[in-house]
Amino acid sequence: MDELHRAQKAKEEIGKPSVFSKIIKKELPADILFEDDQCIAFHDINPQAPSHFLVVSKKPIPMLDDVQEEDTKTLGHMLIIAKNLAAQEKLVNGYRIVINNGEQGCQSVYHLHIHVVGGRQMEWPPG
Ligand code: IU
Repeated sequence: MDELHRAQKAKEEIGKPSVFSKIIKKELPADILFEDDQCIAFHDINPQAPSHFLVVSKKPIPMLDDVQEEDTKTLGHMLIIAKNLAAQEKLVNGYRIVINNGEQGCQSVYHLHIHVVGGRQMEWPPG
């Protein structure tokens, strides 16, 4: 199944523990780059570029639309971790940060996460 079809089916999973919750609880394996009390970062299982990792909130917020004022600090922290890890991964010539939100945003896992994609020239507009 491709990412678009996954995204179209994914809403059925809202309300159930996400695959990322299972990674946070170490019930599923992942190639973890960083972890603290607010977020966990690991390499994407299906990389779209030479470097592709995710920064995932530990709080199980399904999507960006669900973020509240009280989550401001966590979101800022996740962006700081994303740019720190981009430097650690030596993405010195740039990279892209993406948050897919909802079906038309092609979101396939309903647990808030930031994609960091780099290591090749990105294009615009995105597909
Ligand atoms: P999206 O923004 O919800 O579409 O991104 C979900 C990402 O999670 C996607 O790039 C998947 O390849 C990735 N992923 C993962 O890294 N490990 C998993 O076990 C699963 C999905 I399921």
